[in-house]
Amino acid sequence: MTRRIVVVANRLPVSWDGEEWVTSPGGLVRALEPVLQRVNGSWVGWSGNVGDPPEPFVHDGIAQRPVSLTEEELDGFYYGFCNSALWPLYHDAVVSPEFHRHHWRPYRKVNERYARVAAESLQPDDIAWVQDYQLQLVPGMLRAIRRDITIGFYLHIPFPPIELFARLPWRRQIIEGLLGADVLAFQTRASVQNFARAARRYGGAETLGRRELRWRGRSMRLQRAPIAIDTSHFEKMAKSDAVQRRVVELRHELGDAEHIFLGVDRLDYTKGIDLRLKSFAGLLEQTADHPRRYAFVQVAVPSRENVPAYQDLRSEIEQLVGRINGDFGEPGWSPVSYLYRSLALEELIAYYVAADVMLVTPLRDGMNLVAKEYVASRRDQPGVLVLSEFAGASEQLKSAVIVNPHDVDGVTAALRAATEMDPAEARLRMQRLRRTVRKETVFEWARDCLAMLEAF
Ligand code: ADQ
Repeated sequence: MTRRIVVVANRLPVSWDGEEWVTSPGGLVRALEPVLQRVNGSWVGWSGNVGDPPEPFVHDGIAQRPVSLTEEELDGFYYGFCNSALWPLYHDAVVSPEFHRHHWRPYRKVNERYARVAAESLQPDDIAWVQDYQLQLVPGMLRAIRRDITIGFYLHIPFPPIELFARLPWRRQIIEGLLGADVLAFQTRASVQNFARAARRYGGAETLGRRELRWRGRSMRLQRAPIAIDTSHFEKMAKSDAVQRRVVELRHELGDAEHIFLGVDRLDYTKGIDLRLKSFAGLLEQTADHPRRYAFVQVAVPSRENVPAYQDLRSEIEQLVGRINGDFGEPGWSPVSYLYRSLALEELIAYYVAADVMLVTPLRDGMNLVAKEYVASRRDQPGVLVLSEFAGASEQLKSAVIVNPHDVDGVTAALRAATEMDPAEARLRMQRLRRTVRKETVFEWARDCLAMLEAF
């Protein structure tokens, strides 16, 4: 990789902690940092604070180019169009998307600003790599300003089936924005196919084979590039004395239950937390003569608290937790422990190591990194991953117990089967899963995406 890369993402990879800029946690930043440092790359994104943006600065060898957002733009662009229209629409419309012109306008305006800031830092032959659903108009806008660069786009969430995408009043503009890219990459095969169909129908693009499009005299590549994690980092941390000590404590704090179940998600209606709780309640009902045998920990990370659908979801889940604990708890013991907060990575990994059964049951998810993190943290322990067929991860993690999260009784049966699984089978399944997450890490993901762009 020799060409300069400019990543264009909603957020910068750093945030201001009141005293200094600190690198945000997460696999994407970790994977791209060394690449960007090597090629003298830069990153365009919002700093996380409204109002005047800070001047461009360099952090850990990467040039940071902040984009400004006003309070109103944050409302219309981010909470409005991104998270009340696109997010639900792209996740099977599990809640109804809201389409408002007063959200679309700031979406367009803010996308224009990102494109302008990116264009300023791009030189001929550079690669601009645009990330995610917040910036779908940027590839087209950038191409209109700069014709001498290569543009990539990566979608972290699913691209929806055409029947759903058709609802979007600005579907043509979105497709045309995306078709400004030279390479469009998605988490799954299904997303690649969905996009190709939508590009034909609403952009008039022509498909050449399964992975190439032609549009207005240009050709563009489609790529399936499932995102992954820094597996060895999780393996190492899981082994550490601090985590191992914490695991013993946690199991004890959870009443030394025979089987510990775990769910870890942003509090989001796509994650299926409510149905998952109902499935767990079903298991408690079936095994009511064995109280204290099962403990379920649900960690929910606060997310998008300004969006009404998220506020409703929070109350609904808290009521459900209260009801299950009321129905099945005993003095001094509750079957569901509910944590509404973010955890430090070390603590999160201790939960992964302590959990006998991990429930990843989204109604729709681009990939779901939690599933991969659980597997990476298991080392040589068995443990059962119960995984929704609607998570992108299910295209790769085939040895998980695959479930339909809408089938509450079916998931209850899967939970029961997980607790009764022959240890040899559990071990074999986990070995297979571990092989996958070791072979396909976030470093391979970045390498594959960037190689495709460099070759363009
Ligand atoms: P998310 O919807 O946020 O990501 P996910 O892929 O599971 O979903 O990533 C969540 C990340 O947050 C994980 O790395 C996890 O460790 C971290 N996290 C979760 N709970 C936490 C907690 N309590 N404390 C601290 N950290 C926590 C979107 C898409 C996904 C896609 C990713 C990456 O929705 O489908 O996999 O982007 O492309």
